[in-house]
Amino acid sequence: MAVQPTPEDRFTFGLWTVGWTGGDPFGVPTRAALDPLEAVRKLAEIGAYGITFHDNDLIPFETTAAERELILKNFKAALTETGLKVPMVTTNLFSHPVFKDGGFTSNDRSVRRYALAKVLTNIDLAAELGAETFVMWGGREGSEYDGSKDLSAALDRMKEGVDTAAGYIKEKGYGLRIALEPKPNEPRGDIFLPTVGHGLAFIAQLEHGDIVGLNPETGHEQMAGLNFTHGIAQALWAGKLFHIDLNGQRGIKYDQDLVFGHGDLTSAFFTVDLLENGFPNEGPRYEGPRHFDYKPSRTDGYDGVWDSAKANMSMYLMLKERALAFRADPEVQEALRTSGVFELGEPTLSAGETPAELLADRSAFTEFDAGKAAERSFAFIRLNQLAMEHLMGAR
Ligand code: GLT
Ligand code: MN
Ligand code: MN
Repeated sequence: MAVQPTPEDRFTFGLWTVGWTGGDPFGVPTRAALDPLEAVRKLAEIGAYGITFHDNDLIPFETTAAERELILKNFKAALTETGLKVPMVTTNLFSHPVFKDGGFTSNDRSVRRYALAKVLTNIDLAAELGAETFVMWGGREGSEYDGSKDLSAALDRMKEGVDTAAGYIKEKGYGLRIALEPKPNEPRGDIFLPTVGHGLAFIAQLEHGDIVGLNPETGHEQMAGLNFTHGIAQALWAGKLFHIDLNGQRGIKYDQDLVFGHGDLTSAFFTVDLLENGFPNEGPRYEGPRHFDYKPSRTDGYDGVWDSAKANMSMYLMLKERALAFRADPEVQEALRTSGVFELGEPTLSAGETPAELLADRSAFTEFDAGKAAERSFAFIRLNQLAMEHLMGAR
């Protein structure tokens, strides 16, 4: 049951995903390079809405100005021809050996200046292509040895880099917002801003934090043993879910970048439930693209690459269909009520009630029958079983 996506679904893919040729730390590439123009045409053909890229996915390192112009001309022509959009652009501050100790946080100041200038140049390109989001994944911003970094200075430099980029966006009047992408480790032993929580706390310290949010990735939170749906929920709640990287991961291990839903399927169901249905009570909604950041396994040829791109979208649409059916089921609504899920949406204090009034309410405290209240069964297992029955198509 493959579901056919359309651009209205707003599915987007990184050029580095379908373009990954399978090189890993133990082996050389298993596939030939993919022409970016072919990627644009193929993604449009299979129903995607957009393509995203790092500067160097499209424009190789050390390209001359004339070559750059030609590459961009051809790329833009392919976009016009297919109608494919570029909603997000990002910068490669990790592949070249110059970034081996980071970009914004390298101990070498000349490298930091180079990295920042590379980012500003790429912001101009992102704006030119009409992108809304500028992702910053600081894969090399970190360390293997705690003694090799002044951690406070590293955070200062990270702040300086992000604030400079955000200030530049404002000064130029670009319609862009920055989305930081957390990851706990890999390629560095430990990466700075390792989780959604660290990212949110960092953004609160910024001067231009109003246009800085997050781009959480399913597998990255799961690599840290964290709950991805909880992570994006808190980012949403804070008004900071600017973008999302969907993929699959099975447990705490290296970054698997599997197809969305091919890792923890139950978690993927609740991720889609949140994205498509929103919180059960009032709450902010995610309106951005559904971006897949995965790697087509190196065991597969180009047939597998395109099958896997389709699989991401199909998994999402099937989960969406299941999540909509879940919420629409009267039995589920009744189970949600029984479990107190809607009750949690009610403020704990009455409107205008003061702490003194709460203390004066004998029924709330001195006469409250805690033993009786403790007898309540929340029936969460039944609710979850209903979710699983919907997920498995048994309802
Ligand atoms: C890299 C990383 C991803 C990031 C990309 C953006 S590149 O492949 O593994 O998670 O989203 O820089
Ligand atoms: Mn990843
Ligand atoms: Mn990612």
